[in-house]
Amino acid sequence: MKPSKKPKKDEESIKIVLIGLDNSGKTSILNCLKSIKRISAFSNPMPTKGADVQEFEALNSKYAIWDLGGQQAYRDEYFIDFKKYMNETNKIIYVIDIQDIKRYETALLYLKRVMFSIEKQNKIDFSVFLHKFDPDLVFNHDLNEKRINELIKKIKEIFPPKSAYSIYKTTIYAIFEKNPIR
Ligand SMILES: Nc1nc2c(ncn2[C@@H]2O[C@H](COP(=O)(O)OP(=O)(O)OP(=O)(O)O)[C@@H](O)[C@H]2O)c(=O)[nH]1
Ligand SMILES: [Mg+2]
Repeated sequence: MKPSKKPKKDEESIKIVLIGLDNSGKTSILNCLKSIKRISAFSNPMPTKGADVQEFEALNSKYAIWDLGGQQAYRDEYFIDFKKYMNETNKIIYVIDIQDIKRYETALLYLKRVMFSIEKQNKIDFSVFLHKFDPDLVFNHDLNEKRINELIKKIKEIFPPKSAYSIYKTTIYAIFEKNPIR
């Protein structure tokens, strides 16, 4: 049998898909999850080319993390056969760069497209990370609580009623922490 291009999901492994715009911080989060200790704080990962699948074990569980590079060309490509990427997914993490205010609308459109393209929307475990919520983040005229609350409102409008999803504030600058909003 011809080997498939992408590693097949191990029966017992937990599949997590990291998705979001380019530069939102997905690979950095993956590095933190893999305990590559804060490497992302010292180096800039290269933009991910297409889907990068990393497998590792932690706390007696096997994980397969699918890091879907967010550059425009890759984003379009995923939707040609979205199932291929989302098959047997246990969890989707959608990452938004909270500091990239100019691209909030683009990030929301992409989130919408992802939601419309997944099957069993109500059943999938979905998290949205409001990422780069650094401990020293300074609010200003453009980036402030009101702006963020508007963004959260728009995110909530994208999810169908009764769907189970969570929104967190995250950063790699605090030995990976996530604070629930909802
Ligand atoms: N301030 C801040 N910067 C971060 C954080 N996480 C990642 N970054 C930076 O954001 C930039 C992009 O990070 P990546 O992890 O490469 O982003 P990505 O989402 O994987 O990008 P693509 O692979 O192009 O889709 C890098 O310079 C990281 O160091 C964070 O929590 N706070
Ligand atoms: Mg990446």
